Amino acid sequence: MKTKSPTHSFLLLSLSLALLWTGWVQPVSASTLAVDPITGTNPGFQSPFLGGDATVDPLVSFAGIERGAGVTGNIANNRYNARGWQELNVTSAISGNDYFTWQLDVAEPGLVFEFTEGSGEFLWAWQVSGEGPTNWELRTDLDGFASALAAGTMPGGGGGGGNGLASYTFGGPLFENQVSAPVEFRLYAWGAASGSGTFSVNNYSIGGLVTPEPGRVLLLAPAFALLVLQRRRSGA
Ligand SMILES: [Ca+2]
Repeated sequence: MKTKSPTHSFLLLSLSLALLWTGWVQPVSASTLAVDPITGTNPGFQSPFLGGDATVDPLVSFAGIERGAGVTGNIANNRYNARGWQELNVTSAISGNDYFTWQLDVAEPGLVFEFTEGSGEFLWAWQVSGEGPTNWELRTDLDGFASALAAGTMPGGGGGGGNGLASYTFGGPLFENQVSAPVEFRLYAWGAASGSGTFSVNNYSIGGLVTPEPGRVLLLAPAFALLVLQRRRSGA
């Protein structure tokens, strides 16, 4: 059996470590960017709000969930509650700024986001009052909020109210490639029977990865090659 020289082994090890370190093989971050069970007294009065029990990836800069200008924070503990969802359709909800929003940035330059299908989901629990909104859509600034990533209905609009879970699995053309930071996700809602009807996000989890932008990987590769050559010449 042919044995590899120590130098050859060292070169392979260095290359493997370099690839791992630059994120070429493995993503730098975990596959959850931010999780917040939303705890506390009247979180909806704060914008942004990030709960004391929230977990944010250290490579992500994130201030928490926020309200659009068209809705008003409302009383409720341990959930992010707001009123003012009485627009008639998504078009007027968009022009009226009736949404919750999550704005994510990277914590260091040279990093980008990946929201590929393997990088998890965007999950949230919702609750509406009897006069709350009837419809929601999740949109992103990646296409200027032009299309719905996901959509659903809720028992507001005089429908008695209720709560449930919603999710979006990343995929499709907008998420085929790495995404330059920052990125924003908005949860629009409309159809409330009155301005006092409420809608809350009770908790959420945002999947995704943080990786080096491609140029960083290419820039780092020659540096590692040089390091390996120097080690070889010095006989290490
Ligand atoms: Ca409104």
